[in-house]
Amino acid sequence: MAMLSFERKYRVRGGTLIGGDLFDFWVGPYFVGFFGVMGAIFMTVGTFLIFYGAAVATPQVWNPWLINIAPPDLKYGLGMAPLKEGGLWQIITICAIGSFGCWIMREVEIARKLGIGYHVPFAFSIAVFAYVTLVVIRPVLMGAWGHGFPYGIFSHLDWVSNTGYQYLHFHYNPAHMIAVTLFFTTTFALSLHGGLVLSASNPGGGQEVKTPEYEDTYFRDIIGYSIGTLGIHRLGLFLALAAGFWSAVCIVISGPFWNRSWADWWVWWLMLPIWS
Ligand code: 07D
Ligand code: 07D
Ligand code: U10
Repeated sequence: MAMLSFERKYRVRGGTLIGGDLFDFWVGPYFVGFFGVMGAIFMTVGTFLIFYGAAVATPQVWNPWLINIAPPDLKYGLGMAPLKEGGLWQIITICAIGSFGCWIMREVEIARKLGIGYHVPFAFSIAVFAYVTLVVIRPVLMGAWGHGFPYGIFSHLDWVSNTGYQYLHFHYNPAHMIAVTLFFTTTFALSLHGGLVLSASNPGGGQEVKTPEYEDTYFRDIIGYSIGTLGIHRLGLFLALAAGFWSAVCIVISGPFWNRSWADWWVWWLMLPIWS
């Protein structure tokens, strides 16, 4: 079925979780739904507040690379701060979490309409979990919103670097090592998969498109095992989600559970009784 006639067949009422038929419609290519409306409101308010923050900063900042909405000073602890002293950051954080939450739920409603699994919303939830760990869970555990990262293209990089050096050598954080390895493995797996599928489905001038048996055989011949056509997608999803999950772990343990140099953490290895 061609894409356009498929859309006509599938664009029918049903599958929404809230709002019944009220928002059950499309605007151009976009499905709206209750969560689309709520999400659009959160996005609009959040984006407006970022521009407002740029306008009331002294001096004003209109260079998009340099816009910076900083979290409150540590002295405000877990309380609300005045708008220009981190209050904006707090409201923008609420808008961001509201908007990401609506995005997840809109993905769920679209999956329900199509009768497919919830893999995509589940996957996006891990990214949102990593973000919430950075701006809610870790700051709450450390007792101040000021531990969240600032909203700005360059300022958030400064935060990552400064936070890394607070633990002297962030590369020695064992959960960071696991996360980094998983990110590297994800790109490796995607490159193998992309390369293999293209080689079989696009073999070059005048040649027949090859079946999945060819793909299987390729990996059996070279490494002795093929994970299979469904398996590679399961593995890819697992690797990517595990990368996000271990990232959240690596930052939530830095501060709440370990506040010295990450290199010192490895002293347990030197203390093992087998060395004496
Ligand atoms: C390609 C999908 C498209 C998404 C894009 C991002 C905005 C922000 C906001 C002006 C892969 C759109 C950007 C809407 C504009 C204002 C206020 C996804 C793709 C193109 N970072 N980060 C970037 C975010 C964190 C880090 C780039 C967001 C943590 C490092 C972009 C978040 C830490 C580097 C960006 C977030 C961290 C970057 C490219 C949220 C650890 C870079 C992102 C909500 C995770 C790189 C100048 C990209 C860069 C970069 C966005 C969080 C580290 C601006 C939205 C605090 C080390 N980050 N980031 O392609 O060039 O993602 O920075 O958590 O080197 Mg970041
Ligand atoms: C948080 C993004 C969530 C995004 C969402 C969506 C929009 C809409 C709209 C486009 C998690 C947002 C969407 C806004 C856009 C449109 C239309 C993703 C998030 C919800 N590190 N490090 C990581 C590496 C060093 C440090 C993670 C490598 C140094 C700190 C990852 C190296 C020091 C933190 C990672 C390296 C240091 C991290 C990031 C190499 C600095 C974190 C990925 C090769 C001196 C962060 C949860 C991630 C973390 C993190 C990789 C080096 C510090 C594993 C490869 C040694 C402080 N580092 N790092 O988390 O774990 O994505 O965050 O040197 O906080 Mg690191
Ligand atoms: C994959 C795949 C596969 C495919 C694929 C893909 C994975 C098997 C079959 C997909 C992959 C690709 C296409 C490759 C490229 C992708 C990437 C590199 C990933 C990164 C992606 C991007 C950078 C693109 C990002 C773009 C986005 C997120 C879209 C942005 C759009 C919006 C923000 C609009 C969102 C819509 C909403 C919220 C709902 C509808 C709302 C509107 C239309 C707006 C109008 C609002 C209303 C009508 C509601 C009312 C709202 C109100 C009243 C608000 C008012 C506000 C007030 C303040 C009052 O595996 O093969 O192939 O293709």
